Amino acid sequence: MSRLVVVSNRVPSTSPAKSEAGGLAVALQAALNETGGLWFGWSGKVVEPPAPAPTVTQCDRFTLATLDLARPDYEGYYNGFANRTLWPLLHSRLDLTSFDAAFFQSYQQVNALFAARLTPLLTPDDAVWVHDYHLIPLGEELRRAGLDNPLGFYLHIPFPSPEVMMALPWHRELAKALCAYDLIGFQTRRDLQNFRDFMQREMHGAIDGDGNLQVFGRTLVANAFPIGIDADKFAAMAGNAEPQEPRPSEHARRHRQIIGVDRLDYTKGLVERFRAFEALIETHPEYHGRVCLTQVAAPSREHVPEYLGIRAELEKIAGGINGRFAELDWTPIHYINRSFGQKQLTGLYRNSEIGLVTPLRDGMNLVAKEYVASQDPENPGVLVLSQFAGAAEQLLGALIVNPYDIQSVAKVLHSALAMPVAERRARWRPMMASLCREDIGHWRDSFLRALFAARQPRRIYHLVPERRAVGLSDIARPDMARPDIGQSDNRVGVISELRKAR
Ligand code: ADQ
Repeated sequence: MSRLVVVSNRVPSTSPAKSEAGGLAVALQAALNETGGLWFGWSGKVVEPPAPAPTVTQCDRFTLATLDLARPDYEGYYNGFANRTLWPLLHSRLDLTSFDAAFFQSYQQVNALFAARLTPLLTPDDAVWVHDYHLIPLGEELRRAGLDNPLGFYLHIPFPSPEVMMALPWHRELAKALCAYDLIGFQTRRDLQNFRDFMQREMHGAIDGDGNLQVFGRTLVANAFPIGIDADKFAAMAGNAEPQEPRPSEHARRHRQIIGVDRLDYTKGLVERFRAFEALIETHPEYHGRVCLTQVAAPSREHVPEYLGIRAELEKIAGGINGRFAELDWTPIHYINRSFGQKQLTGLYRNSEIGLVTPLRDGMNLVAKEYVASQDPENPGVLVLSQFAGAAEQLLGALIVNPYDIQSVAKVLHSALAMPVAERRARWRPMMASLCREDIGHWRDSFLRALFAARQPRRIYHLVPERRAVGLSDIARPDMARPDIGQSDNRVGVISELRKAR
């Protein structure tokens, strides 16, 4: 097992102008740079006709290989099945889910295309890690092409209840496709449980004595690996950001700030969030002229019709609330449709007394973690967090809310604004400690360790003894496959396994 191959729909940007990569890209690039490796995905370009071979670029110590998509593939696979079928379905929004057989066909074709382009770049020792809902059938296509390598899949978004999955006419095809992987990772225990229930109840799977899933004649390991952030980096950026970027406006300096930061997506609960803020200022006139909600919502998936609808609705609601309550020197909602760099975001988080993160459903929600990591340890703000964000399983010091219950979110906002500093510190410290402990590197290494362990029967036994001497026995321990039962931080070990076993 020598080289790590990461496959995702989109790949990190190689342009210096877009160097503010997210935590995920940074963490995976770090692993790839340490061990050498390959990152494969869509270039983001729609080209007629697409080149027959991937474009290969050398970045530091890893190779980036990208393919372009033809217009019909982009429409059917990306805008269609990925973003109009799987995204709403897996977020339990059946009301917004398109059930279009042409979308599914395109999704399968593009996954087969990914496999055809990737296969010639693989070597027998590669460990392949596929990311997210765009690429569920990729593993099966790679197996069909004869790949016998360790193959892992990580789902960044929720796995819904079996009843919701069963609404998809192609649920069986997806279930079978998932079984091509040796390891499937989910964000939370709830997602893992939903997946197990679906496989057991609807696909006649069984859990064996080792806790593995036996289904469709295959054994696979499934587990929860909650994604983390580079908490130290956020804390350092927020602590050192002098002068703060962006400089708080005169308006922001004079008012107590509540911050929301999201992609503009109907899963993020922005309508309900605006309504809750409206209920707060409606029921508490003492906040008039004193408290502002700054909502940053970066435009996203603008070619998907459902996203145009939510954008128009939010503009109307924000305009309505501002029109009703604003004074010459106070605008209650600052609604900003653009994205900011990480440094600017940490400044916004740090200057806000409340981080308001209220998705209706979310795999994890990294903004919640970034808000916590950016706080001043002596005077931290309060995180108000939806019970439906994956992060709610970990961030136990947050004030947990039901985002649909608008009046009670308003009440919680009021308590948060009144919370004494001692309680804020007591809530923040354990959350920050857990963010540092279970950071993005921990997530990556836990997954890779479990992937190696999942392949133990076929891989470890034909390792030569010298390789055992450099510590492969560490990753062969069955308990290492389970992050929830005392996984020690063995990061150096995992990276060195990838490197030394070359
Ligand atoms: P997203 O749905 O994109 O991710 P989230 O995890 O909150 O949701 O955000 C991802 C990143 O985008 C964060 O680092 C955040 O700072 C950044 N971001 C969001 N809005 C921004 C803005 N306006 N300007 C600049 N940056 C912005 C999916 C799943 C999540 C899961 C992640 C990672 O939907 O549930 O947590 O993948 O696995």
